[in-house]
Amino acid sequence: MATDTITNPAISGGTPKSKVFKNFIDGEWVESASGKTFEDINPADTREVVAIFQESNKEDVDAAVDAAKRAFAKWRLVPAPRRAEMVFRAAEILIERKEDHARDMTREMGKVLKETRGDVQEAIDAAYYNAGEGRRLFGPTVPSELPNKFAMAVRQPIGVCGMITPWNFPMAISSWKLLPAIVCGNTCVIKPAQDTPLSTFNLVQALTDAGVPRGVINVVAGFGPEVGTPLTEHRDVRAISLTGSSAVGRIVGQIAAKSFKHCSLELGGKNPMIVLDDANLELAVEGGLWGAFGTTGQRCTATSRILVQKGVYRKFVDDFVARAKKIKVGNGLDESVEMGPAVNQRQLDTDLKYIEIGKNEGAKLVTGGNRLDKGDYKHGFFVEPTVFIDVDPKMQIAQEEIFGPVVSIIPCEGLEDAIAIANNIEYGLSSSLYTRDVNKAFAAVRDLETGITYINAPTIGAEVHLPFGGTKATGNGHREGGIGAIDFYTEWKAVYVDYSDTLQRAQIDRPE
Ligand code: UN1
Repeated sequence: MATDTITNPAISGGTPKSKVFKNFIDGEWVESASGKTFEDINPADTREVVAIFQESNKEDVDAAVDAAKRAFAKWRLVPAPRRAEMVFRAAEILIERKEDHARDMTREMGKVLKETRGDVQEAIDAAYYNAGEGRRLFGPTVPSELPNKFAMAVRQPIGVCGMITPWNFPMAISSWKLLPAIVCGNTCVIKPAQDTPLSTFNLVQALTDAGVPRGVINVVAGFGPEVGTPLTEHRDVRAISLTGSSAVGRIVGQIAAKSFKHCSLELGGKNPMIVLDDANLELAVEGGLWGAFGTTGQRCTATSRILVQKGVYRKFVDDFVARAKKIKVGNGLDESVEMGPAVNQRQLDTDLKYIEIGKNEGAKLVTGGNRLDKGDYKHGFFVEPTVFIDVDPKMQIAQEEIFGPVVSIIPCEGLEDAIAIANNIEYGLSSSLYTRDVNKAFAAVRDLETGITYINAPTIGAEVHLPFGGTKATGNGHREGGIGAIDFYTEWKAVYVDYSDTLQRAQIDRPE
């Protein structure tokens, strides 16, 4: 797939070599019109350039959209079950390549191998789910008000879809967008996150090897202003799907509105986990650690606030902190490592900035709080798992998305108080409750203002066939995953067939 390799001079001895990836447009590998490239760096060891990608611009976006538009004319007419079979084959190819793709992903974004294997698995799951949808794509057939008249609604593809993806789930989230889009008969131009293009290219390579024709999926690497903006502005792009920050979502939503694009925004979170007095405490501690420090806290669903009822607060804090101290931080390629680095310098700076803010606003820092930069950590963006306790829910560290391994533990009185604190936030992605009381569990499911609620599990761990997304500043009402994605990537057409041979005026001619 890569067209060239160049020696990476940053690594002593000049090895290994870094692959140079061109853009993938109309089934061809093409250089950017800009003539510029950028490096995909390993955040655990910044001396390693994992690969080199095109620093694309509007001209490249235009070429990709043109290709997608031409491909759409044919692809929309390929029967959906045939389109879906290609996606099914891609799942099988990904299974064979899972380990290689997981290793590529760990090198380009740092999360540990267990998790990058999970990320590839999530793309495989999405492929199987969407392959099945190719034989459904259900629409309603309903009775007409009039005699000898047939009424139904069918799903139709929208056209060219633009996709802007994040670096934290670089293959899974690309698959959430690409797979339903193409099964529904759309064609795509995707801009992968600049920190993780390789994982998106790996996914697209599997789809291409599975038979997806030229022009159906086009990949343009680069940065937001040069690629994301022209993609969102392009008049021939009829739908745009972004996973990113709420700040970027606001910009993309406004641009998309100008040309009446369908627009799906999957944005930030500040996800609460509630632990009540009657909870299985050991389970809650284990779940909280996974939710807060899994993926180095870099999930939009990360457990960033833990609200603990007073009766078990002390014990929870003691056990949680003791375990957080033992988390092994390091290079994710080492199977014994539990938490990898921050993805880049900017994210590391954000983590450290919020740690300072937390200290200044009077939260009690009980473990972590420092960058790790000695010995093996010297060349990476490592930060310690960090726990603040006795946090006031109004503090900035308890209100703003950090996207790092920094968790705020907040004492609360009971379920009602916890739900009030949980909901008093800008975001509404994920929430969780630990309790053994089924009445409390169902009340929380009803009252927590989030798109996802877990009972007796942390705030992470969504499965691909259920709706994924949230309320308030987390999005604009769309859902990825499952049928929600099919809804997003299709346009309804209502079809009426009058076989009465007479003019029947709806709402006027009312048969007895
Ligand atoms: C994200 O939080 O950014 O639910 C995506 C999960 C994963 C996807 C997370 N399946 O934790």
